[in-house]
Amino acid sequence: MSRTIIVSNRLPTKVQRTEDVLTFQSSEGGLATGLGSIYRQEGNVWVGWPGLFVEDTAEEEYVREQLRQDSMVPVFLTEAEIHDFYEGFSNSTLWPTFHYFPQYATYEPAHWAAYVAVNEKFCQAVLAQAGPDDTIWVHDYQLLLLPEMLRKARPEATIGFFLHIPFPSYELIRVLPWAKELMAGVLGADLIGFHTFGFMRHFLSAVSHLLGFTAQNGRLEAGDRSILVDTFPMGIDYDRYVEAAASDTAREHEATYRQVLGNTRAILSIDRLDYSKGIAQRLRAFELLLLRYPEWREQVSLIMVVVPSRDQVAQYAALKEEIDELVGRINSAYRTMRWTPIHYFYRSFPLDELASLYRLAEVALVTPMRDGMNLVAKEFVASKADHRGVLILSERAGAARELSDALIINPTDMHQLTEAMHDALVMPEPEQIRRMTAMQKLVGQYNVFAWTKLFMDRLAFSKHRQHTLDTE
Ligand code: GDG
Repeated sequence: MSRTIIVSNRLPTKVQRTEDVLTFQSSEGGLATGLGSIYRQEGNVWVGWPGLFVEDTAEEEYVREQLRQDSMVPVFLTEAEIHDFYEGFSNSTLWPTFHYFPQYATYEPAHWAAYVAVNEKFCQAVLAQAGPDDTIWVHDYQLLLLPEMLRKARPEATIGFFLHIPFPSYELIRVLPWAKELMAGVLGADLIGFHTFGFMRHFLSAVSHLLGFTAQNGRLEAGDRSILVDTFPMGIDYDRYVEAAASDTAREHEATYRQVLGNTRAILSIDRLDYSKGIAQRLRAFELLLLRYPEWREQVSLIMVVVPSRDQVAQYAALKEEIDELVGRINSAYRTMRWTPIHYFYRSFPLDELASLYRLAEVALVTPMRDGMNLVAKEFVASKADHRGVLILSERAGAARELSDALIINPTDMHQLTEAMHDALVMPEPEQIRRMTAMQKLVGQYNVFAWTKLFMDRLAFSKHRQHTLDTE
């Protein structure tokens, strides 16, 4: 029987140690939900890091056994590996480069060495599971070398790769001292997927410049192998957000927040702490809104959720300080006894509470400088049961390719962003409903299950084609 193996840096379950007790917490992330139907099937598994540094082999065995019962296989990483491979090469070299922040990128040979070694470690963990004809789906930028490593060991395997973040112009890729190796690593796959056509085009251009392989009709001829390259815009579990937003808990939370806000209208902003998300720029635009349109003072509040992330990386700590400072400045300049301009939360919320914020907000500000897709935009749309509400969306989020009924803005253009907030607040209801309904139709149809099926079907097709070519 042929099996499917999902591989990503993090497992969909996080193992945590609290006062010597280990807890296993399932992720509510979109990827975990979308792939749940696959990896939980008989014989299939998900391979990844469980988020824990194990203390000894007994603990390792215990964690392995617990995860095995839920179809997961852990790859244990050391603190040094997390430092060099994850915080280092993945998040201080690849992440800034791929999000057009090359000024933040570091180029440490030791980080690269750890990246190669950890990809090799993942390779061994997958090989321990995979038979010669199995299907392996590798996810994201932490594992760019894995497809080629797997290909060498399992020439017949069916290997898919999906990149969740943007793929930048060749001009950024060429700066990386290890650009060729990274491209060759990805080309071990039979199918390579991106969120948007633009990312795919940049990838093909980089492959052509660096390795000399050119593509025709989405097919890349690389030596004796034919590789399919295509776009698969990722969706969300639409019904889950519809249900969460309609739940009693979400309604109760919304009622409490409304009491606090009084008649004030809410603009919502939700992101992980990240310089790619444009959080500081968004705050400045909100400040300008209050300055330029004094009529919105005491009428509108910004609810801003920033989820702590990667605070071991220097730029993230600096960004946190900048946000704290901006929020403090704006609130102290404009607040009144009965009105707080910005309600700022530096923590994460349970899904029900998140859903209540989506319900509450009349406007969602999704204005990243660069973003692979941005699922928050789609979750906001799914949560609007009464079809009212306006999405302000950056043209540089993958989601903008699909959600053309949002107010699409350039996040660097502070004036445009400010005007978009004003336009959203005065948008007539019929227009809100028309735009929202169109987006809901799209997000509901191309949900995460459709995304998974499309990728898996295409992967099976790519292998079938390869076999046909081989036997011709
Ligand atoms: C990468 C790419 C691409 C946020 N705060 C809370 C919370 N969240 C959830 C959201 C959403 C997810 O986190 C964030 O997803 P994004 O898509 O916005 O961003 P990344 O984490 O950067 O993900 C991105 C994605 O991969 C998928 O391919 O779209 O471009 O960067 O689902 O709801 N969830 C809960 N509480 C919070 O406070 N429960």
